[in-house]
Amino acid sequence: IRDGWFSEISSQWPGQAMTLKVNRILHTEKSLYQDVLVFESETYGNVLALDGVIQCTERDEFSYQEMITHLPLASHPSPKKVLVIGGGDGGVVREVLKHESVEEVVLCDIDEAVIRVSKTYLPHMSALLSSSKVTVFIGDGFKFLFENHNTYDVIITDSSDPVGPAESLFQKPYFQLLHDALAPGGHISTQGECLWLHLPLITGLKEMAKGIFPVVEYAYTTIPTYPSGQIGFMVCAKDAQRDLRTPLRKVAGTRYYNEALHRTAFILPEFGRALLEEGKNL
Ligand code: AAT
Repeated sequence: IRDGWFSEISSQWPGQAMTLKVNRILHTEKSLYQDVLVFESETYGNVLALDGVIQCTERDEFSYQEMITHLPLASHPSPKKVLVIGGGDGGVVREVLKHESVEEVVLCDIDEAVIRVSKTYLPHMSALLSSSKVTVFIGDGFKFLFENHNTYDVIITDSSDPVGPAESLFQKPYFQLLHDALAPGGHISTQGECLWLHLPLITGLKEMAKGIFPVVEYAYTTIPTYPSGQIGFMVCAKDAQRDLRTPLRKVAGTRYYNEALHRTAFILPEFGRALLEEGKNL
């Protein structure tokens, strides 16, 4: 923060930085895993940043949280047990609970500090963490999956970027664990970075996931406060017949997601499509 403005400077998006005007700093802390910062911004509500990277703002979080959740859930015939890895702010859990078939949600975030500060400063995201359907577990998502086999209908990895504690969540052993932790017919979605910035990473992720899941798709959403205003998701199914691009039900109470957007979220701009689907670099 300099002269009252927060800039998101990182080698993961060289030469650019989202900048937000700060009204006041609400919380700073060095947790066991990362630098935790919460500030009140002038125009985006309260903002959570970890190691200087924006994780969510109250104004636009719903775009990301709704899409990473409803793409795998609305295309699943009957999701009952759902696991969220990361997502300590609780926004994804809030979205999962919009599906009436869901009986049980487990959240596993590595950092208790994220959950604690979200309960204080991001109540609209964290409120449902105290629902009777929700169990919160503090620990590494990679280790958590080791102990779970054939259990979950949907697993959502709402993780930070691959620099820091989430590094292992972008690698093949993790995707194998996700596959094995899914019940038959299960779906996953994972935070899949930005087409404008990380095309080589996304290409590698997709190729890797194809070695494990029979159905692998990449979708994206728009969001002003993530780098370049766009972020994607790897969405995969354990069953080769499953169509992830088609919603099977309406989801009530959303502000970004709708059925038409579900279908179009998988349609990529030509430079992304050509590389991800045909291996052609335009
Ligand atoms: N919904 C907010 C968006 C996030 S939050 C990412 C969360 O992942 C953080 O709470 C962090 O503590 C958690 N996390 C990181 N590594 C692990 C791990 N190994 N196991 C479990 N949880 C983990 C993502 C923002 C994306 C930013 C895009 N630039």
